[in-house]
Amino acid sequence: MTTIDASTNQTVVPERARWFTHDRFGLFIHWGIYSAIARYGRGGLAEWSKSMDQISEEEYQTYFETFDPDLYNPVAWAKSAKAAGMKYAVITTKHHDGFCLWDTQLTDYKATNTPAGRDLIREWVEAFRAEGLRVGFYYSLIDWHHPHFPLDGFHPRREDRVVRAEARDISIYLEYLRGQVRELLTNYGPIDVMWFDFSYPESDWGWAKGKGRDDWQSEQLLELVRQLRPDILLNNRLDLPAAADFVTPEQVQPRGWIEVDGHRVTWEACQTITSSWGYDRDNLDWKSPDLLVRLLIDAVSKGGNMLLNTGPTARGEIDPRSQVILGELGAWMKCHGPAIYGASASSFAAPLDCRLTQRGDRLYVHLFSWPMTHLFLEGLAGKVRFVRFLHDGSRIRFHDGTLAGSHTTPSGVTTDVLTLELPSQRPDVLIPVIELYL
Ligand code: H79
Repeated sequence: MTTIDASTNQTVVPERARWFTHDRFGLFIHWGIYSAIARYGRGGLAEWSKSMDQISEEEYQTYFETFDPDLYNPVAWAKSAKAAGMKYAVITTKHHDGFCLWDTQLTDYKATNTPAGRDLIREWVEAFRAEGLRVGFYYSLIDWHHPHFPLDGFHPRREDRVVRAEARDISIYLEYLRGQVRELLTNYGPIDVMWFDFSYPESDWGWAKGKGRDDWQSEQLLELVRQLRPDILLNNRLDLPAAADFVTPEQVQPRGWIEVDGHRVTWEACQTITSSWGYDRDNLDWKSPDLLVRLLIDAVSKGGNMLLNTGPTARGEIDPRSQVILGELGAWMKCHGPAIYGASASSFAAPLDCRLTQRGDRLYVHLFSWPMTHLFLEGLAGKVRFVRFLHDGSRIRFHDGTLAGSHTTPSGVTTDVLTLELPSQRPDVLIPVIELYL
């Protein structure tokens, strides 16, 4: 099972997961027939519209019958992801609404039977692999379409609770769920990540409880996944903490390296460019490229990854607004990859308003705000051979000790300090990074 490295208090990353903690940055894609509804504006969660707006099956069927992604070009998506510096991608094969993007044999509720007329996942997998990206499948445990998914408080139609709640047999749904997972992990080559969503056993709506490992029969599902793909990386949303390869904070940055049972674990923050996951035309919560780079740096400085989401349009294009942002992230990543890929938390202390990442004997200082000509680094006197800006490789002068006239660092430490001499003018990159050769 899991091994702990006593010197770092870290769970040892198994061989099969090394790529994941190296690659750090992935693309999350939420795409489905909800992409045509394209709301919620402020507050987000456009992909939850069927539930939040209590949309009937009849109305929702319209979005199924008109789903026609004539501009779908997964090769272009893959190229955008790669140019943004992403190394892997995860797509919603099925979201909570139950609509399947692949040619499943287990339901008619699939892209094949819409005007799209084909398996959209197969092309996606091929396109992303061709760009050298790893591929992952998001699969919703929740299913608002399947007739045997037991109703609970997330169910779209409130009146259904009374009328339709009784005749549901979860064992029939679980056969379906396992059958679909078998298809996904058998028919598309070696899938790298399995991203289930989600368990909510603590929810209690009075008339119905939430669902967790006992409802999903998670142990059985786990066994199936491991049997089909022993090396796949499994997220932590089956409500089986010990079986998870990584932990998945959603729309939140942890305060530090995430610990489970007191040990640092592999984790991936999922963040989304707007506050929705699915395409949300009127969303007002766009994150700037500057903020998104900070989120990525922050994750890596705490030993984690970032899976950044965009919701393509109903016609199959990555939202042009997202494309611009991905392009800007790519421009930063092009120069700053060495501070992200293969890098992790550092045990040195970060100066105020900075994040540190480290990769072997290279230490990276990410400057979230620009200091006035000097940066004081505690605990680094006599330990540094060379210092430069990462974006252009230009050297930065440094010397041991604090500056004559400044006497102390902001925290009052006067010994064991390395002082860097910075230009007054902040380099014109999203976040400037200084590389120190230890
Ligand atoms: O797929 C994306 C989301 O749709 C899904 N996970 C990511 C990756 C997700 N978002 N939120 N949640 C899962 C947790 C549930 C949030 C809720 Fe609610 C808050 C459920 C009930 C209150 C949102 C607001 C839905 C109904 C009201």
